[in-house]
Amino acid sequence: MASPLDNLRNSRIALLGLGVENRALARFLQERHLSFSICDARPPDDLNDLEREYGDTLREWHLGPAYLNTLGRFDLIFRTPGISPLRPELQRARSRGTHISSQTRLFAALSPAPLLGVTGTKGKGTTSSLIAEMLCDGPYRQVHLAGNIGQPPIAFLDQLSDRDLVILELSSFQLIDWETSPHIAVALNVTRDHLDYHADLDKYIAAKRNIARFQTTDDWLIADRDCPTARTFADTSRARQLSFSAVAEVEAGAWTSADHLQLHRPASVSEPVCALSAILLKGRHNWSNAAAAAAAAMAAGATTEQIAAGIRRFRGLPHRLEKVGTFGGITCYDDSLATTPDAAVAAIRAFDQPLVLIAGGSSKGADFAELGRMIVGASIRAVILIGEEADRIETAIRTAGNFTGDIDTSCDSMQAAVTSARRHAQTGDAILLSPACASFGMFANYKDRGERFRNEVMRQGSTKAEPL
Ligand code: UMA
Repeated sequence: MASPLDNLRNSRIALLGLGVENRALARFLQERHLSFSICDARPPDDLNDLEREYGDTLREWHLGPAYLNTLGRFDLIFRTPGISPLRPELQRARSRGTHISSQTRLFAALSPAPLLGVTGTKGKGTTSSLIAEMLCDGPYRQVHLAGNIGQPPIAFLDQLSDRDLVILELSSFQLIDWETSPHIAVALNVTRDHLDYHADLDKYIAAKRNIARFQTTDDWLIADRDCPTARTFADTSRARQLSFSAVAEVEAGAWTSADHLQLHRPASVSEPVCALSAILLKGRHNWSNAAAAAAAAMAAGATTEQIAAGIRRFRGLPHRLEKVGTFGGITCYDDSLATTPDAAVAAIRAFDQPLVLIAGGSSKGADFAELGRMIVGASIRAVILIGEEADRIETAIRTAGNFTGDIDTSCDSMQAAVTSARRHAQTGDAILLSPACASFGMFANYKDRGERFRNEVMRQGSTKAEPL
Protein backbone atom coordinates (compact mmCIF):
# COMPACT_ATOMS: atom_id res chain seq x y z
CA MET A 1 0.00 0.00 0.00
CA ALA A 2 1.31 3.49 -0.87
CA SER A 3 2.36 5.57 2.16
CA PRO A 4 0.71 8.98 2.70
CA LEU A 5 3.97 10.63 1.55
CA ASP A 6 4.03 8.60 -1.70
CA ASN A 7 0.45 9.73 -2.28
CA LEU A 8 1.56 13.33 -1.91
CA ARG A 9 4.41 12.82 -4.37
CA ASN A 10 2.08 11.43 -7.03
CA SER A 11 -0.79 13.89 -6.67
CA ARG A 12 -1.83 17.24 -8.01
CA ILE A 13 -2.40 18.98 -4.67
CA ALA A 14 -4.54 22.01 -3.82
CA LEU A 15 -4.49 23.85 -0.51
CA LEU A 16 -8.05 25.13 -0.15
CA GLY A 17 -8.02 28.21 2.10
CA LEU A 18 -4.61 29.57 3.07
CA GLY A 19 -4.95 30.24 6.80
CA VAL A 20 -2.97 29.11 9.83
CA GLU A 21 -3.34 25.39 9.05
CA ASN A 22 -2.62 25.39 5.35
CA ARG A 23 0.28 27.82 5.69
CA ALA A 24 1.94 25.26 7.99
CA LEU A 25 1.12 22.54 5.47
CA ALA A 26 2.53 24.64 2.60
CA ARG A 27 5.81 24.92 4.52
CA PHE A 28 5.79 21.15 5.12
CA LEU A 29 5.28 20.44 1.40
CA GLN A 30 7.85 23.02 0.35
CA GLU A 31 10.50 21.45 2.60
CA ARG A 32 9.88 18.15 0.81
CA HIS A 33 9.92 19.75 -2.68
CA LEU A 34 6.28 18.77 -3.24
CA SER A 35 4.41 21.22 -5.44
CA PHE A 36 0.90 22.49 -4.74
CA SER A 37 -1.70 25.03 -5.85
CA ILE A 38 -3.59 27.50 -3.66
CA CYS A 39 -7.32 28.30 -3.82
CA ASP A 40 -8.73 31.00 -1.52
CA ALA A 41 -11.76 33.28 -1.51
CA ARG A 42 -9.60 36.26 -0.68
CA PRO A 43 -8.72 38.62 -3.54
CA PRO A 44 -5.17 38.55 -4.98
CA ASP A 45 -4.28 41.82 -3.19
CA ASP A 46 -4.79 40.15 0.19
CA LEU A 47 -2.46 37.29 -0.66
CA ASN A 48 0.33 39.00 -2.52
CA ASP A 49 3.82 37.63 -2.78
CA LEU A 50 2.68 34.00 -2.91
CA GLU A 51 5.19 33.42 -5.71
CA ARG A 52 8.03 34.91 -3.70
CA GLU A 53 7.00 32.92 -0.61
CA TYR A 54 6.59 29.52 -2.23
CA GLY A 55 8.76 29.80 -5.35
CA ASP A 56 8.77 26.82 -7.70
CA THR A 57 6.68 24.66 -5.40
CA LEU A 58 3.63 26.85 -6.15
CA ARG A 59 1.97 25.62 -9.34
CA GLU A 60 -1.20 27.67 -9.69
CA TRP A 61 -3.29 30.00 -7.60
CA HIS A 62 -7.02 30.60 -7.86
CA LEU A 63 -8.06 33.57 -5.75
CA GLY A 64 -11.26 35.58 -5.36
CA PRO A 65 -14.90 34.63 -5.93
CA ALA A 66 -14.22 31.90 -8.54
CA TYR A 67 -11.72 30.04 -6.33
CA LEU A 68 -13.90 26.91 -6.10
CA ASN A 69 -14.48 26.55 -9.84
CA THR A 70 -11.35 24.56 -10.60
CA LEU A 71 -11.35 21.96 -7.81
CA GLY A 72 -12.02 19.09 -10.24
CA ARG A 73 -8.49 19.37 -11.68
CA PHE A 74 -6.81 18.24 -8.42
CA ASP A 75 -6.19 14.70 -7.12
CA LEU A 76 -5.90 15.78 -3.49
CA ILE A 77 -7.39 18.79 -1.73
CA PHE A 78 -6.41 19.88 1.78
CA ARG A 79 -9.33 21.94 3.02
CA THR A 80 -9.02 24.58 5.71
CA PRO A 81 -11.36 23.77 8.66
CA GLY A 82 -13.64 26.73 7.89
CA ILE A 83 -14.67 25.14 4.57
CA SER A 84 -17.01 22.19 5.04
CA PRO A 85 -16.22 19.04 3.04
CA LEU A 86 -19.96 18.88 2.37
CA ARG A 87 -19.95 22.05 0.25
CA PRO A 88 -21.40 21.17 -3.18
CA GLU A 89 -18.17 22.14 -4.99
CA LEU A 90 -16.17 19.72 -2.85
CA GLN A 91 -18.80 17.00 -3.19
CA ARG A 92 -18.65 17.39 -6.98
CA ALA A 93 -14.83 17.16 -6.98
CA ARG A 94 -15.07 14.04 -4.78
CA SER A 95 -17.54 12.40 -7.14
CA ARG A 96 -14.97 12.93 -9.92
CA GLY A 97 -12.31 11.09 -7.88
CA THR A 98 -10.61 13.90 -5.94
CA HIS A 99 -9.57 12.92 -2.42
CA ILE A 100 -10.45 15.51 0.26
CA SER A 101 -8.20 15.69 3.31
CA SER A 102 -6.89 18.27 5.77
CA GLN A 103 -3.70 19.21 7.58
CA THR A 104 -4.92 17.53 10.78
CA ARG A 105 -5.84 14.30 9.00
CA LEU A 106 -2.48 14.14 7.25
CA PHE A 107 -0.75 14.73 10.57
CA ALA A 108 -2.77 11.94 12.24
CA ALA A 109 -1.71 9.55 9.45
CA LEU A 110 1.99 10.46 9.77
CA SER A 111 2.51 11.00 13.51
CA PRO A 112 4.80 8.46 15.19
CA ALA A 113 3.55 9.75 18.57
CA PRO A 114 0.20 8.65 20.02
CA LEU A 115 -2.59 11.23 19.96
CA LEU A 116 -4.80 12.45 22.79
CA GLY A 117 -7.77 14.35 21.29
CA VAL A 118 -10.14 16.66 23.13
CA THR A 119 -13.46 17.82 21.73
CA GLY A 120 -16.70 19.30 23.03
CA THR A 121 -18.58 22.54 22.54
CA LYS A 122 -16.81 24.49 25.25
CA GLY A 123 -13.75 23.91 27.43
CA LYS A 124 -11.59 22.17 24.79
CA GLY A 125 -8.73 24.65 24.98
CA THR A 126 -8.67 24.84 28.77
CA THR A 127 -8.93 21.06 29.19
CA SER A 128 -6.23 20.32 26.56
CA SER A 129 -3.88 22.85 28.17
CA LEU A 130 -4.56 21.47 31.64
CA ILE A 131 -3.80 17.91 30.47
CA ALA A 132 -0.51 19.16 28.98
CA GLU A 133 0.33 20.78 32.31
CA MET A 134 -0.45 17.55 34.21
CA LEU A 135 1.69 15.45 31.86
CA CYS A 136 4.70 17.72 31.51
CA ASP A 137 6.63 15.66 34.10
CA GLY A 138 4.87 12.44 33.11
CA PRO A 139 6.04 9.32 31.30
CA TYR A 140 6.68 10.96 27.88
CA ARG A 141 9.90 12.32 26.38
CA GLN A 142 7.92 15.41 25.37
CA VAL A 143 4.26 16.45 25.38
CA HIS A 144 3.04 18.70 22.55
CA LEU A 145 -0.17 20.75 22.57
CA ALA A 146 -1.71 21.62 19.19
CA GLY A 147 -4.84 21.72 17.03
CA ASN A 148 -7.74 24.16 17.13
CA ILE A 149 -5.96 25.95 19.97
CA GLY A 150 -3.98 27.65 17.17
CA GLN A 151 -0.96 25.42 16.54
CA PRO A 152 -1.02 23.16 13.45
CA PRO A 153 0.78 19.93 14.46
CA ILE A 154 2.27 19.30 11.00
CA ALA A 155 4.72 22.11 11.89
CA PHE A 156 6.50 19.91 14.46
CA LEU A 157 6.00 16.47 12.89
CA ASP A 158 9.75 16.09 12.26
CA GLN A 159 10.55 16.48 15.96
CA LEU A 160 8.26 13.66 17.10
CA SER A 161 9.10 10.16 18.27
CA ASP A 162 6.94 7.32 19.56
CA ARG A 163 7.97 8.30 23.10
CA ASP A 164 6.13 11.62 22.81
CA LEU A 165 2.45 12.44 23.22
CA VAL A 166 0.52 14.93 21.08
CA ILE A 167 -2.53 16.54 22.68
CA LEU A 168 -4.90 17.88 20.01
CA GLU A 169 -7.79 20.24 20.62
CA LEU A 170 -10.21 19.12 17.89
CA SER A 171 -13.15 21.15 16.58
CA SER A 172 -16.15 19.72 14.72
CA PHE A 173 -14.77 21.45 11.58
CA GLN A 174 -11.64 19.33 11.92
CA LEU A 175 -13.32 16.07 13.00
CA ILE A 176 -16.12 16.12 10.41
CA ASP A 177 -14.27 13.91 7.90
CA TRP A 178 -11.94 11.95 10.21
CA GLU A 179 -11.71 8.23 9.55
CA THR A 180 -9.39 7.43 12.46
CA SER A 181 -9.73 8.32 16.15
CA PRO A 182 -7.06 9.30 18.69
CA HIS A 183 -5.66 6.73 21.13
CA ILE A 184 -7.15 8.72 24.02
CA ALA A 185 -10.35 10.65 23.25
CA VAL A 186 -11.98 13.17 25.57
CA ALA A 187 -15.62 14.11 24.90
CA LEU A 188 -16.61 17.22 26.85
CA ASN A 189 -20.13 18.73 26.88
CA VAL A 190 -21.83 18.90 23.48
CA THR A 191 -24.53 21.56 23.06
CA ARG A 192 -25.85 23.55 20.08
CA ASP A 193 -23.16 25.39 18.14
CA HIS A 194 -21.96 26.18 14.62
CA LEU A 195 -25.37 25.65 13.01
CA ASP A 196 -24.24 28.07 10.30
CA TYR A 197 -21.70 25.38 9.25
CA HIS A 198 -23.42 22.09 10.04
CA ALA A 199 -26.81 21.42 8.43
CA ASP A 200 -28.38 20.57 11.80
CA LEU A 201 -27.59 19.58 15.38
CA ASP A 202 -27.37 15.86 14.52
CA LYS A 203 -24.69 16.57 11.90
CA TYR A 204 -22.72 18.67 14.41
CA ILE A 205 -22.90 15.84 16.96
CA ALA A 206 -21.96 13.26 14.28
CA ALA A 207 -18.80 15.27 13.46
CA LYS A 208 -17.80 15.35 17.13
CA ARG A 209 -18.58 11.65 17.53
CA ASN A 210 -15.75 10.81 15.08
CA ILE A 211 -13.35 11.39 17.97
CA ALA A 212 -14.41 8.00 19.36
CA ARG A 213 -16.02 6.21 16.43
CA PHE A 214 -12.90 4.53 15.06
CA GLN A 215 -11.27 3.65 18.38
CA THR A 216 -10.12 0.10 19.12
CA THR A 217 -10.11 -1.92 22.33
CA ASP A 218 -6.55 -0.62 23.03
CA ASP A 219 -7.80 2.96 23.21
CA TRP A 220 -9.43 5.07 25.93
CA LEU A 221 -12.59 7.16 25.80
CA ILE A 222 -13.27 9.69 28.55
CA ALA A 223 -16.81 11.09 28.30
CA ASP A 224 -18.69 13.76 30.24
CA ARG A 225 -21.11 11.88 32.46
CA ASP A 226 -23.10 15.08 33.03
CA CYS A 227 -23.84 15.54 29.30
CA PRO A 228 -26.42 13.17 27.77
CA THR A 229 -24.95 13.67 24.26
CA ALA A 230 -21.29 13.07 25.20
CA ARG A 231 -22.38 9.96 27.14
CA THR A 232 -23.75 8.43 23.93
CA PHE A 233 -20.27 8.56 22.33
CA ALA A 234 -19.50 5.46 24.39
CA ASP A 235 -22.13 3.54 22.37
CA THR A 236 -20.10 3.83 19.16
CA SER A 237 -16.61 3.37 20.62
CA ARG A 238 -14.91 0.06 21.33
CA ALA A 239 -12.40 1.78 23.63
CA ARG A 240 -11.93 1.22 27.34
CA GLN A 241 -14.03 3.78 29.15
CA LEU A 242 -13.60 6.37 31.85
CA SER A 243 -15.92 9.25 32.66
CA PHE A 244 -15.89 12.50 34.62
CA SER A 245 -18.48 14.52 36.48
CA ALA A 246 -18.81 17.74 38.46
CA VAL A 247 -22.05 16.42 39.98
CA ALA A 248 -21.71 12.81 41.15
CA GLU A 249 -19.18 10.07 41.81
CA VAL A 250 -18.15 8.07 38.72
CA GLU A 251 -17.27 4.38 38.60
CA ALA A 252 -13.92 5.00 36.93
CA GLY A 253 -12.46 8.41 36.06
CA ALA A 254 -12.55 11.71 37.95
CA TRP A 255 -15.23 13.70 39.76
CA THR A 256 -15.73 16.53 42.21
CA SER A 257 -17.07 15.88 45.71
CA ALA A 258 -18.24 18.76 47.95
CA ASP A 259 -14.71 20.06 48.42
CA HIS A 260 -12.24 17.90 46.48
CA LEU A 261 -11.31 16.74 43.00
CA GLN A 262 -11.32 12.96 43.23
CA LEU A 263 -9.72 10.30 41.06
CA HIS A 264 -11.30 6.88 40.77
CA ARG A 265 -8.80 4.50 39.17
CA PRO A 266 -10.44 1.41 37.62
CA ALA A 267 -10.87 -1.45 40.15
CA SER A 268 -9.86 0.86 43.00
CA VAL A 269 -11.55 3.33 45.32
CA SER A 270 -11.77 7.12 44.94
CA GLU A 271 -8.79 9.11 46.23
CA PRO A 272 -8.63 12.91 46.64
CA VAL A 273 -6.34 14.72 44.17
CA CYS A 274 -6.58 18.24 45.60
CA ALA A 275 -9.03 20.64 47.22
CA LEU A 276 -11.39 22.40 44.79
CA SER A 277 -9.86 25.67 46.02
CA ALA A 278 -6.60 24.58 44.31
CA ILE A 279 -8.37 24.93 40.94
CA LEU A 280 -7.44 28.52 40.09
CA LEU A 281 -10.07 28.90 37.35
CA LYS A 282 -13.40 30.59 38.02
CA GLY A 283 -16.68 28.70 37.72
CA ARG A 284 -18.15 25.24 38.22
CA HIS A 285 -17.70 24.47 34.52
CA ASN A 286 -13.97 24.59 35.20
CA TRP A 287 -14.36 21.88 37.90
CA SER A 288 -15.76 19.76 35.09
CA ASN A 289 -12.80 20.67 32.83
CA ALA A 290 -10.38 19.83 35.68
CA ALA A 291 -12.08 16.45 36.22
CA ALA A 292 -11.94 15.71 32.47
CA ALA A 293 -8.25 16.61 32.38
CA ALA A 294 -7.51 14.50 35.47
CA ALA A 295 -9.20 11.42 33.96
CA ALA A 296 -7.39 11.92 30.63
CA ALA A 297 -4.02 12.42 32.32
CA MET A 298 -4.66 9.27 34.36
CA ALA A 299 -5.36 7.31 31.14
CA ALA A 300 -2.13 8.76 29.69
CA GLY A 301 -0.11 7.50 32.67
CA ALA A 302 0.16 10.48 35.04
CA THR A 303 0.48 9.89 38.77
CA THR A 304 -1.97 11.48 41.19
CA GLU A 305 0.82 13.83 42.35
CA GLN A 306 1.53 14.95 38.76
CA ILE A 307 -2.19 15.62 38.21
CA ALA A 308 -2.40 17.69 41.42
CA ALA A 309 0.77 19.65 40.56
CA GLY A 310 -0.60 20.43 37.08
CA ILE A 311 -3.82 21.81 38.55
CA ARG A 312 -1.96 23.98 41.05
CA ARG A 313 0.25 25.46 38.32
CA PHE A 314 -2.45 26.18 35.72
CA ARG A 315 -3.66 29.79 35.69
CA GLY A 316 -6.01 29.63 32.72
CA LEU A 317 -5.89 30.80 29.10
CA PRO A 318 -6.41 34.25 27.62
CA HIS A 319 -10.00 35.27 26.79
CA ARG A 320 -11.54 32.64 29.11
CA LEU A 321 -12.87 34.49 32.16
CA GLU A 322 -9.55 36.33 32.21
CA LYS A 323 -9.20 39.16 34.71
CA VAL A 324 -7.92 42.09 32.64
CA GLY A 325 -8.22 45.23 34.75
CA THR A 326 -9.94 47.09 37.58
CA PHE A 327 -11.62 50.48 37.85
CA GLY A 328 -11.43 51.15 41.59
CA GLY A 329 -13.50 48.34 43.07
CA ILE A 330 -14.89 47.19 39.69
CA THR A 331 -13.11 44.20 38.13
CA CYS A 332 -13.21 43.52 34.37
CA TYR A 333 -13.22 40.01 32.90
CA ASP A 334 -12.58 39.05 29.27
CA ASP A 335 -14.52 35.91 28.33
CA SER A 336 -14.47 36.63 24.59
CA LEU A 337 -14.14 32.94 23.76
CA ALA A 338 -17.72 32.45 25.06
CA THR A 339 -19.16 32.31 21.53
CA THR A 340 -22.27 30.31 22.51
CA PRO A 341 -25.18 31.09 24.87
CA ASP A 342 -24.25 28.06 27.03
CA ALA A 343 -20.74 29.39 27.55
CA ALA A 344 -22.08 32.80 28.57
CA VAL A 345 -24.54 31.13 30.97
CA ALA A 346 -21.63 29.20 32.56
CA ALA A 347 -19.64 32.44 32.87
CA ILE A 348 -22.49 34.35 34.55
CA ARG A 349 -22.94 31.43 36.94
CA ALA A 350 -19.27 31.72 37.97
CA PHE A 351 -19.85 35.12 39.69
CA ASP A 352 -21.17 35.86 43.18
CA GLN A 353 -21.10 39.66 42.85
CA PRO A 354 -23.45 41.84 40.69
CA LEU A 355 -22.51 42.02 37.01
CA VAL A 356 -22.63 44.37 34.10
CA LEU A 357 -22.65 42.08 31.08
CA ILE A 358 -21.42 42.95 27.58
CA ALA A 359 -22.84 40.42 25.09
CA GLY A 360 -23.86 40.07 21.45
CA GLY A 361 -22.08 39.63 18.12
CA SER A 362 -22.70 37.84 14.85
CA SER A 363 -25.20 35.05 14.30
CA LYS A 364 -24.54 31.29 14.39
CA GLY A 365 -28.22 30.30 14.53
CA ALA A 366 -28.15 30.13 18.35
CA ASP A 367 -31.13 29.99 20.71
CA PHE A 368 -30.89 32.65 23.45
CA ALA A 369 -33.89 31.54 25.59
CA GLU A 370 -31.77 29.95 28.34
CA LEU A 371 -29.40 32.93 28.38
CA GLY A 372 -32.42 35.24 28.72
CA ARG A 373 -33.66 33.23 31.73
CA MET A 374 -30.18 33.28 33.27
CA ILE A 375 -29.92 37.06 32.90
CA VAL A 376 -33.34 37.62 34.48
CA GLY A 377 -32.55 35.25 37.38
CA ALA A 378 -28.99 36.43 38.12
CA SER A 379 -27.77 39.56 39.83
CA ILE A 380 -27.19 41.64 36.70
CA ARG A 381 -27.26 45.41 36.93
CA ALA A 382 -27.18 46.06 33.19
CA VAL A 383 -26.70 44.31 29.87
CA ILE A 384 -24.87 46.10 27.07
CA LEU A 385 -25.79 44.43 23.76
CA ILE A 386 -23.69 44.83 20.61
CA GLY A 387 -23.65 43.38 17.08
CA GLU A 388 -26.33 41.82 14.87
CA GLU A 389 -27.70 39.53 17.60
CA ALA A 390 -28.41 42.41 20.03
CA ASP A 391 -32.14 42.51 19.25
CA ARG A 392 -32.62 38.73 19.52
CA ILE A 393 -30.87 38.67 22.91
CA GLU A 394 -32.97 41.60 24.12
CA THR A 395 -36.13 39.76 23.03
CA ALA A 396 -34.96 36.64 24.89
CA ILE A 397 -34.42 38.68 28.07
CA ARG A 398 -37.82 40.40 27.82
CA THR A 399 -39.56 37.09 27.07
CA ALA A 400 -37.88 35.39 30.04
CA GLY A 401 -39.53 37.66 32.63
CA ASN A 402 -39.23 40.94 34.43
CA PHE A 403 -35.63 42.12 34.05
CA THR A 404 -35.07 44.95 36.50
CA GLY A 405 -31.69 46.07 35.14
CA ASP A 406 -30.96 48.33 32.18
CA ILE A 407 -30.56 47.11 28.60
CA ASP A 408 -28.38 49.30 26.37
CA THR A 409 -28.44 48.51 22.65
CA SER A 410 -26.99 51.83 21.52
CA CYS A 411 -23.28 50.92 21.46
CA ASP A 412 -21.67 50.47 18.05
CA SER A 413 -18.08 49.94 19.23
CA MET A 414 -16.13 48.34 22.06
CA GLN A 415 -15.22 51.82 23.25
CA ALA A 416 -18.90 52.74 23.64
CA ALA A 417 -19.69 49.37 25.28
CA VAL A 418 -16.97 49.76 27.94
CA THR A 419 -17.98 53.36 28.58
CA SER A 420 -21.60 52.30 29.06
CA ALA A 421 -20.59 49.35 31.27
CA ARG A 422 -18.56 51.66 33.52
CA ARG A 423 -21.49 54.07 33.81
CA HIS A 424 -23.74 51.24 35.03
CA ALA A 425 -21.27 49.42 37.33
CA GLN A 426 -20.92 50.13 41.06
CA THR A 427 -18.04 49.43 43.44
CA GLY A 428 -17.79 45.68 44.07
CA ASP A 429 -19.36 44.74 40.69
CA ALA A 430 -17.71 42.92 37.83
CA ILE A 431 -17.84 43.98 34.18
CA LEU A 432 -17.99 40.79 32.12
CA LEU A 433 -17.48 40.50 28.36
CA SER A 434 -19.11 37.14 27.62
CA PRO A 435 -20.66 37.61 24.17
CA ALA A 436 -22.61 34.33 23.60
CA CYS A 437 -22.04 34.98 19.87
CA ALA A 438 -19.36 34.80 17.19
CA SER A 439 -17.25 37.89 16.65
CA PHE A 440 -17.41 38.42 12.87
CA GLY A 441 -18.72 41.72 11.62
CA MET A 442 -17.32 43.99 14.33
CA PHE A 443 -14.07 42.07 15.00
CA ALA A 444 -11.62 39.84 13.10
CA ASN A 445 -12.06 36.96 15.58
CA TYR A 446 -12.60 36.28 19.28
CA LYS A 447 -8.97 37.19 20.09
CA ASP A 448 -9.30 40.55 18.40
CA ARG A 449 -12.57 41.15 20.30
CA GLY A 450 -10.96 40.24 23.63
CA GLU A 451 -7.87 42.34 22.95
CA ARG A 452 -9.98 45.36 22.00
CA PHE A 453 -11.93 44.93 25.25
CA ARG A 454 -8.72 44.75 27.28
CA ASN A 455 -7.18 47.73 25.45
CA GLU A 456 -10.32 49.77 25.96
CA VAL A 457 -10.42 48.90 29.66
CA MET A 458 -6.78 50.02 29.96
CA ARG A 459 -7.32 53.12 27.81
CA GLN A 460 -10.21 54.24 30.01
CA GLY A 461 -7.87 54.28 33.00
CA SER A 462 -8.10 50.85 34.55
CA THR A 463 -5.18 49.50 36.53
CA LYS A 464 -3.90 46.09 35.44
CA ALA A 465 -5.57 43.29 37.38
CA GLU A 466 -3.46 41.03 39.55
CA PRO A 467 -3.41 37.55 38.02
CA LEU A 468 -5.68 34.97 39.65
N1 UMA B 1 -11.48 30.60 3.38
C1 UMA B 1 -12.03 30.49 2.12
N2 UMA B 1 -13.35 30.15 2.03
C2 UMA B 1 -14.12 29.91 3.13
C3 UMA B 1 -13.55 30.03 4.40
C4 UMA B 1 -12.21 30.38 4.50
O1 UMA B 1 -11.35 30.70 1.11
O2 UMA B 1 -15.31 29.58 2.97
C5 UMA B 1 -10.08 31.01 3.50
C6 UMA B 1 -9.94 32.39 4.10
O3 UMA B 1 -10.00 33.38 3.13
C7 UMA B 1 -8.56 32.33 4.76
C8 UMA B 1 -8.38 30.88 5.07
O4 UMA B 1 -9.38 30.15 4.37
O5 UMA B 1 -7.56 32.74 3.89
C9 UMA B 1 -8.46 30.71 6.60
O6 UMA B 1 -9.44 29.93 6.93
P1 UMA B 1 -9.80 29.43 8.39
O7 UMA B 1 -10.00 30.58 9.28
O8 UMA B 1 -10.88 28.46 8.15
O9 UMA B 1 -8.54 28.58 8.87
P2 UMA B 1 -7.21 28.76 9.71
O10 UMA B 1 -6.68 30.16 9.70
O11 UMA B 1 -6.32 27.69 9.21
O12 UMA B 1 -7.64 28.47 11.23
C10 UMA B 1 -8.11 27.18 11.54
C11 UMA B 1 -9.26 27.29 12.54
N3 UMA B 1 -10.33 28.13 11.97
C12 UMA B 1 -11.58 27.66 11.85
O13 UMA B 1 -11.90 26.57 12.23
C13 UMA B 1 -12.57 28.60 11.24
C14 UMA B 1 -8.75 27.89 13.83
O14 UMA B 1 -9.79 27.83 14.80
C15 UMA B 1 -7.61 27.06 14.37
O15 UMA B 1 -7.06 27.69 15.53
C16 UMA B 1 -6.52 26.91 13.32
O16 UMA B 1 -7.08 26.39 12.09
C17 UMA B 1 -5.45 25.90 13.75
O17 UMA B 1 -5.98 24.61 13.75
C18 UMA B 1 -10.47 29.07 15.07
C19 UMA B 1 -11.95 28.81 15.31
O18 UMA B 1 -12.72 29.76 15.33
C20 UMA B 1 -9.87 29.74 16.32
N4 UMA B 1 -12.37 27.55 15.51
C21 UMA B 1 -13.76 27.22 15.76
C22 UMA B 1 -14.06 27.23 17.24
O19 UMA B 1 -13.11 27.13 18.06
O20 UMA B 1 -15.27 27.31 17.61
C23 UMA B 1 -14.05 25.82 15.23
